[in-house]
Amino acid sequence: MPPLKLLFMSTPVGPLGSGLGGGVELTLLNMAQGLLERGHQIQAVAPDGSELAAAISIQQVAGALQVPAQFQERHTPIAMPPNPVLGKMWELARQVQLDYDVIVNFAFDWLPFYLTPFFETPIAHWISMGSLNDALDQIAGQVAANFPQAIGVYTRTQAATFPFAEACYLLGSGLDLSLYDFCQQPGSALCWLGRIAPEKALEDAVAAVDQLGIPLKIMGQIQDQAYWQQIQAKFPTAPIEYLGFLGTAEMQSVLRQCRGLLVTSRWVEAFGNVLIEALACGVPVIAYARGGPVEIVRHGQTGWLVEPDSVPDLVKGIQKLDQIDRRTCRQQAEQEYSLAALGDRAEQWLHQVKGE
Ligand code: HBI
Repeated sequence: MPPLKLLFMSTPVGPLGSGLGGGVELTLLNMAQGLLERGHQIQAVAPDGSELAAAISIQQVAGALQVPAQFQERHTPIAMPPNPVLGKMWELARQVQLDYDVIVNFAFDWLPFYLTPFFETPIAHWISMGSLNDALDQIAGQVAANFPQAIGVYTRTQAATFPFAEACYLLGSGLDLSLYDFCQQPGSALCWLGRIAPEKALEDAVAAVDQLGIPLKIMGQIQDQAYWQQIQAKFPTAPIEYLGFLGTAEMQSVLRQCRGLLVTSRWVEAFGNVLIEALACGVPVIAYARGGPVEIVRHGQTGWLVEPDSVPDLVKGIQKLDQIDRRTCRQQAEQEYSLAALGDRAEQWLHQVKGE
């Protein structure tokens, strides 16, 4: 099949590379790399200040960042700030659309779904979160009904949170595994990775290590300062160390030496890119049995799925870490989450959206 000319429309919640876009930044990068390796051409559009560790050019767009969807309640009406970067990005998309075979939308926002029927170029929407808001569900459901296959998701568990679950195209995820080095002999520390915000429930991981006296290395963007201060005030003597938001190379050099990754999400994680990053380094995962992690962790083989929101169960999982063979973790990443596998799935999806 002929190579595709693709326009990648990034998330409007922050510049690419800032960590504010969370897992969607890594997914956009990995999908781009998987497709570039197949000879497809990609142009990205993203908020000012974006950078990407891939050979694709980014059209930077100025404007006010969008309010993160996870701050919305189910019934919250859709809000747009004055001079919205999201609106500016899609004005640009409209002007250049005929230069592309498919536009790929990475924003979990109302506007790109609403605009879909107004565009001549087909739009493929990658949804990187679970259902959060009624207006978003409704407008995405309209796209799902009128443009079959146009909505891509990570996992069946994620799709099931939406009324249009059956219409979702399952894409899984994938990593450039050459960036992650297997480590057989870890140090004594555990690891927690992700946006520091209430829905990720870092406080449960801190409570567990506070009880066990095991060091915890924390990496990720502090999205909610007050929340971070609360945790430190509540656990003043917990053996935790915050290392900041690090790039992949530096992050994995810390992660790989950890005995295990703790995943404590309060909300339904659509997937959990941090879990496959850990597996790629041979690091077992202890995760609340909720959302995407349920489809990723092979219970008892590459980690432990524990009772959601139960710190005592998290502690029990940590105490069983030594039963996991780290080599099995790396093997699962190689079998299920390679960049080649993601590239194949993404290519098939986009050819379908194009209507070939
Ligand atoms: N919120 N409004 C909005 N738009 C997004 O694209 C978005 C978000 N919140 C979080 C987020 N994207 C990503 O961190 C997740 O999709 C992974």
